Amino acid sequence: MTEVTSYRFSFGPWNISEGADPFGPEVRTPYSLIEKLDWYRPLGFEGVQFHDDDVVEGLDDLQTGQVTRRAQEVRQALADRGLVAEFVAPRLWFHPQTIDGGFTANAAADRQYALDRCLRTIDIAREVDTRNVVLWLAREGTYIRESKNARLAYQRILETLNRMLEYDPEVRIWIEPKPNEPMDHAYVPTIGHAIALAYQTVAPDRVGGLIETAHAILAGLDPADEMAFALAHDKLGSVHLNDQNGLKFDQDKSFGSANLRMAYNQVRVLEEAGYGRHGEFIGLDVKVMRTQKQPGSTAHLTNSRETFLHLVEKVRSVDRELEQKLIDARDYEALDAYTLRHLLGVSDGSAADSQLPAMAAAGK
Ligand code: 3MF
Ligand code: MG
Repeated sequence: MTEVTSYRFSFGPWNISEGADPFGPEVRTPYSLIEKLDWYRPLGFEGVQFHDDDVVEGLDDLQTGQVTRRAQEVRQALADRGLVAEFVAPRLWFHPQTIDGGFTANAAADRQYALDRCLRTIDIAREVDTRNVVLWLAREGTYIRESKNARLAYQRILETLNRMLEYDPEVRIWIEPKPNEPMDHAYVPTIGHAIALAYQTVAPDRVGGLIETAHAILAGLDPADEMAFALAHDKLGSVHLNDQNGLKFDQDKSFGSANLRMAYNQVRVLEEAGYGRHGEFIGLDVKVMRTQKQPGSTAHLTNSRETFLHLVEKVRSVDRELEQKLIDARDYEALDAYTLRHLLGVSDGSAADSQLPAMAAAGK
């Protein structure tokens, strides 16, 4: 019998947000970290994704001992609720010393700040009992090409990765690529770039990627293919499932909201590769709509999770024999129609209800 994956889900506390955007302020009141942690299990989630300062607020102003104590409190809060930390990510885009980037900043002192901050993130990750550090390289890019040397920038990113890998021989780094925003162009825009960097490091086995649906779409790529590429290299550490309506600002819509078929194909790729069978999480990076009122602050999380699970059922109930016949007959129009009908559920999607097998048999 084939093994059936039982998926487990994660998200970050920033996914329960107050609705601020670049043109308007918050429209909902904030919840504390503890209030948010209380919701995870009831909402169907067990993994918590953290920024370093989600764990230890104001960490830049704290001594090492204070950072450790606070991280240990969070570790206990997780344990009390049956939760686990999936990863910790250094927030390298808020501090004044990251205005020109972190690893690729032109000022040596700023680059040093970024490295030090990453090493602190590793310490925090270990305190909350995870080996995984995510790097969203937010400001590692430029607004104008002439402001940095791109070749040097890649070398600097590589050097920093190596320093982190050497600092802790157990740490794993997952690079979260994004092509733009907040920058005009970023230096690690796709998973291909991230994986090429991984192979160049001193510990390629400990470097992989985290693929966010919206980021792949913003790069003009298909998220399912990006995931397949990482899986083919055994380098898909985690995912940020969400959705994105074309080439706009990063929207972080609920999974499947803009393009259900693209969502189906992401689920299909993950399911077929056995993603999740070794503890990998189905991570979300979604924002509730600004129009949502306070009590609906978590609707996007449960909706995205449910959509994922419905799509798993769609993947598992596909008529594989029929698909193969249509592929053998090179009848991709019929395959397209079958796929749409299956997704729409206009019939039960089974071969018996369909004229397609007859068409395939007739070689039409
Ligand atoms: C930005 C993102 C980020 C990262 C997060 C973890 C705020 O587009 O997706 O979410 O996912 O910082 O690295
Ligand atoms: Mg993300």
